Amino acid sequence: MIDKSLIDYRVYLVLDPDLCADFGMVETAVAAAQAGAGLVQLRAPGWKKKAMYECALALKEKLAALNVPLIIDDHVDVAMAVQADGIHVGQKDLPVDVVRKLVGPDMIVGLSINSLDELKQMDPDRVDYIGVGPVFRTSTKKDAASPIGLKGLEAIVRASQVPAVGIGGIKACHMGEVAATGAKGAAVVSAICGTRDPALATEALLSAWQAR
Ligand code: TZP
Repeated sequence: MIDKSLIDYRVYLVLDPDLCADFGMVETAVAAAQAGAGLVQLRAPGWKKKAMYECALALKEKLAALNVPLIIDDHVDVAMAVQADGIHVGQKDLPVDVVRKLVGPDMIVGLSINSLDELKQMDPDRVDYIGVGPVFRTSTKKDAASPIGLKGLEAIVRASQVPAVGIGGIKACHMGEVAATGAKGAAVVSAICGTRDPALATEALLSAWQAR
């Protein structure tokens, strides 16, 4: 079982099947985890359940050996079936009180937050962390809301009772500014997935965070 107080949110890899098509989902996750990513999320909105399950199973095996938690996006049943470490839901997915009832107290539960209003409506007793954004413009998530900027991120981070990570358009050059908002880390897709060397990209993000 994961000790939630020890989660390293600094570089949180969110996998994307299109961007990982050449290097591979599992290969990208392993390279990033070995290079210091503290969390990996399987996010594949276009995938059918079976593909999600099979990839989750493969990821769980590899990441458990590296002691890096696996988070499943949206699919509570897949998260439970592979004994993933966590589940991440958005505002249009199952409500977090329902999710928490289904997964129990030990699983990590993350929620996407785009505004202070959404944060106010959240019960912090049911959620372990929030993903806040999009901070910057991103082309990775086609239906992403308007960017909230670093100021928007900071306002939500300050008001949050649970750890927050920024997400959306974050590259190594932004890590210092994201850290300065009080966020515990940055969740990234294209800063790692689809790059020539996912391990090197992860290291660059981590050292930029540490150099803040
Ligand atoms: N949620 C908000 S923005 C986003 C998600 C999943 C995509 C972030 O991708 P990138 O490539 O890091 O901008």
